[in-house]
Amino acid sequence: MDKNSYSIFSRFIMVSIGLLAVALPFLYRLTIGYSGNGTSASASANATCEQLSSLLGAVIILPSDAQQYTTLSDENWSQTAWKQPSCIALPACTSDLQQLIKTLVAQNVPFAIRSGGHSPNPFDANIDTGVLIAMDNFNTVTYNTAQRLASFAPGARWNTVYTALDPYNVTLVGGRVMDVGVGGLTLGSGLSYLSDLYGLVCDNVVNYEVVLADGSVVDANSRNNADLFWALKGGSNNFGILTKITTPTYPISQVWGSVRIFTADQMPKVVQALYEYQTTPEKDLYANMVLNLAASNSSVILTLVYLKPVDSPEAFAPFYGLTPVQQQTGLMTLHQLMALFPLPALPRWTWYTNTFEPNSDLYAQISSLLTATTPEVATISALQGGTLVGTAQPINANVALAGEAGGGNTLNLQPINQTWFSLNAAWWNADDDIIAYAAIKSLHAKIEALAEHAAANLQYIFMNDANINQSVISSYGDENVQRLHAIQKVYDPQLVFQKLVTGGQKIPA
Ligand SMILES: Cc1cc2nc3c(=O)[nH]c(=O)nc-3n(C[C@H](O)[C@H](O)[C@H](O)COP(=O)(O)OP(=O)(O)OC[C@H]3O[C@@H](n4cnc5c(N)ncnc54)[C@H](O)[C@@H]3O)c2cc1C
Ligand SMILES: *[C@@H]1O[C@H](CO)[C@@H](O)[C@H](O)[C@H]1NC(C)=O
Ligand SMILES: *[C@@H]1O[C@H](CO)[C@@H](O)[C@H](O)[C@H]1NC(C)=O
Ligand SMILES: *[C@@H]1O[C@H](CO)[C@@H](O)[C@H](O)[C@H]1NC(C)=O
Ligand SMILES: *[C@@H]1O[C@H](CO)[C@@H](O)[C@H](O)[C@H]1NC(C)=O
Ligand SMILES: *[C@@H]1O[C@H](CO)[C@@H](O)[C@H](O)[C@H]1NC(C)=O
Ligand SMILES: CC(=O)N[C@H]1CO[C@H](CO)[C@@H](O)[C@@H]1O
Repeated sequence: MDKNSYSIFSRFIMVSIGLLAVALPFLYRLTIGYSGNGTSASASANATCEQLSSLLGAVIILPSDAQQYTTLSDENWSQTAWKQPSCIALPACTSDLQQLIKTLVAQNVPFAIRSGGHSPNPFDANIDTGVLIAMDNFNTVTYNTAQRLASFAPGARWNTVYTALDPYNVTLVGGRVMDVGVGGLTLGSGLSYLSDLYGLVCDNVVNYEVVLADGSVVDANSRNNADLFWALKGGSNNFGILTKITTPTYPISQVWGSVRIFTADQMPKVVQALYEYQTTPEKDLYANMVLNLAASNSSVILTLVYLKPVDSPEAFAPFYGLTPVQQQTGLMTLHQLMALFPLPALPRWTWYTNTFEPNSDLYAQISSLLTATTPEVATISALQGGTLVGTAQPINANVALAGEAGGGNTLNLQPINQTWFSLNAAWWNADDDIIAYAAIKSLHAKIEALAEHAAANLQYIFMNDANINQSVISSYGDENVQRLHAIQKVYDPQLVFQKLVTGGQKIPA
């Protein structure tokens, strides 16, 4: 593909999905309805911010430093996550974090931890009364060519990681969209184009460096702190502040990619082809795909990725009989391919996720549900900028097997073929939040009911696509929840991360 076709490629996606790259942001701010624990909590957080400011100087940004404060508190993909923390800490090294955590614990002040800020759930990685720890300055990437290991910091975006690896013609099991943060994606398990082959992002980590509640900096790997190592594979922000990740790399560079756009009336045929793709015996693990059903915008966008420079691989045969209205296909590096997908630039987002087994009747029913006449779809479409997209992510049984081979994770994934199906809604105005939240919740419940009726529903909930009102860690099963509690008692006996880090998915009682 030449340079010119790249831009056509990305323009197709932009136009068809209708996710226009509008100049953001409209400085809409969520009016704060949440006042923490009232005035005394606010006063104590303010006092702690002053104390931190004299201790750490420029690392602490107070609201009085209006410009930097606003830039950082609003530095998020979705405006639903913009908040007004009492102050923002921008640590540059682990010793800054050690001092921060000791002070926050001593003063009993709530805090939030943010890496790339790409969770749209309002308080996952931000806070109103309390301190936001923004990991932006933890963004270095190093590559050890002899060991073929990459080490990178959580505040880096995936684009930074892949750019650093490009000169070596290697890649790693990482995120699929360049602007997303390393930290949250990895701690929530992490789905990659390499996952069918090598497991989830967390399964590939060989070492996590974390700052614990007592301020110590530890490595967690298969030999040292092995229980913490396991807990961090899916345990999110409940154990410590992640400061560095080390993973192996793979010599995958040139790949085959194709984006095909279909009209909404072809949706039933496309989902049937998805079913065939997932159930063909001995599925080729180098084949990966994502299917976006853009219900509000009458289009279906299929992205095919084959991790070798092979034209029209056999694995995607079920799709070749369908005629797209537009398509772009070519050989390029995996990084170039992923960089073609622009970050959708609508200002407000929410999502929900379901997990189910491949089932042809269920797929047909979901395809009927995701049409303009369904009330929830109509409701979201009627909002300014209202967009609803269902995303089917096929997960091969090998994802669970590769995870086991890598030492196991907390997720309790069954070694069967499955689909992680996310519903994503976007809209423009804060006034429409309640309508959008209610519509997507209702649509999610309908899909859950259809999956149950088809006896295809699976218990697991994928954290990275989950709404905050879905209980992700419960879905790992009682045994793993108990084990997580036991590990928490060892590394964080005062339950600092459970109690003071209020946002994100917590370990259920
Ligand atoms: C456009 C887009 C594409 C996406 N593509 C993928 C994909 O390909 N694969 C995939 O798996 N997911 C994907 N996601 C989902 C993504 O993984 C989650 O949104 C994830 O939370 C983003 O990570 P972040 O660092 O940007 O998040 P943040 O919002 O910064 O953090 C999310 C959570 O992780 C915690 N956390 C973050 N950093 C740390 C840290 N250093 N220490 C302790 N806790 C921390 C936060 O407290 C918060 O609870 C995508 C999201 C978007 C918006
Ligand atoms: C804390 O500081 C914020 C911003 O400076 C201010 O709006 C708020 O009133 C303060 N809280 C208290 C209790 O003084
Ligand atoms: C990477 O691949 C390019 C193009 O195939 C080649 O020119 C270059 O020598 C390779 N670099 C390394 C370090 O292997
Ligand atoms: C998963 O699907 C593949 C085909 O993609 C099939 O060969 C395999 O038997 C299935 N595995 C399980 C455990 O269902
Ligand atoms: C998607 O379609 C809806 C109408 O159904 C429209 O309001 C919205 O603007 C479209 N999305 C974008 C980003 O253009
Ligand atoms: C979660 O549920 C609560 C209570 O129903 C609701 O107010 C809130 O908006 C929901 N959050 C999201 C992100 O959907
Ligand atoms: C929507 C929005 O404001 N996105 C911003 C989130 O933060 C990144 C990194 O600073 C910006 O590039 C985005 O524009």
